[in-house]
Amino acid sequence: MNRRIIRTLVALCIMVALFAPGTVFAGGASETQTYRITAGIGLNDRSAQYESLEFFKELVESRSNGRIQMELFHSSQLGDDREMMEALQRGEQEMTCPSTAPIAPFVPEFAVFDLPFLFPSYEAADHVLDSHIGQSMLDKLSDVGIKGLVFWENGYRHLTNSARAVRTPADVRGMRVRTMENPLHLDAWRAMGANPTPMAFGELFSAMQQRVVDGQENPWGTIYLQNFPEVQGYATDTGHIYSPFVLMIGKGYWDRLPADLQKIVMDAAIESRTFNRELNRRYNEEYLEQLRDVMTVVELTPQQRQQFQDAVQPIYRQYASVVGEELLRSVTAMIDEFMANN
Ligand code: TK8
Repeated sequence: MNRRIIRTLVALCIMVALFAPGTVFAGGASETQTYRITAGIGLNDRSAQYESLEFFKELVESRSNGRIQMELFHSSQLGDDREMMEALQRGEQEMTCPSTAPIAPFVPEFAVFDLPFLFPSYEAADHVLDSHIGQSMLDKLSDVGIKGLVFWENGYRHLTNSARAVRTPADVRGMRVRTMENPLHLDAWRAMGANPTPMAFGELFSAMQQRVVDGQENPWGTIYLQNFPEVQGYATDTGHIYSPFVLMIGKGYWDRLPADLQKIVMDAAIESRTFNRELNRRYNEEYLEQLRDVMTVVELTPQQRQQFQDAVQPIYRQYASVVGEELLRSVTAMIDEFMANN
């Protein structure tokens, strides 16, 4: 190959390295090349999710000796969950960590994790999410330009509202409940008798403040740390859905990372998963106690909770074909086996 062509190819490689999104070219051989990761989330910087991102950042920056540099953004500064996932696909942002619900429009099978009352315990959720089933779901994200690293935890979701104490589905009738942008969530609240509205998380507080919606549903830590008691007087421990988060990175960016940095990122993701779950569970427990001082918190009796479970049971039949009969059967079988043996 003649010298002119080689020069052209080398120049092209340097141009790509210099201007590829997320990469800072520090000159010299590739081992001195630094990689900039911009990570955005929707929750604020008091959340367990943001503290877990800081933990992850410290691990990858220290273990890569600064070859990876992370910049963190919170409170939907970079957009809502859907917009940030699209930015990963376009290579305009490197990492985000949405709930599984807004992922379902990208990969329909993810709706399986939002089936109401699917996970009877934290341990059952961890068992399924960290199994080959969870890994197969993370791998499906590669088909839409995203590398799913690990599952973190959003947590069990509970209803809050500004209108009245809710003890049975009858109390929810006609209530304008904000849901995540996912048809399963909408159908689940319709089955409970509510009048649901899909909305990005970043718009929720002002919508509650202006009484555009009556209520919403999120884990206790989010309810407290996002100051929802300022605009919501009532809470009910429905625990109707266990929400996982997915820590994810743009597939194109991931593929450009050298193998040693990929390992540092993946190892840090796995360590941060343990950190995140422990912190999130502690926060949800602690902040429920704080919420009792500032809201009317209804604790459902087993009979009252059963009424909510009965109301949403049709969702399983309705969504079996959406998530896939085989996947639904595998998930429920794994949960049943785990609960029988633990
Ligand atoms: C934050 C959201 C939030 C979720 C929601 O970006 O939208 O209600 O529970 O945690 O992902």
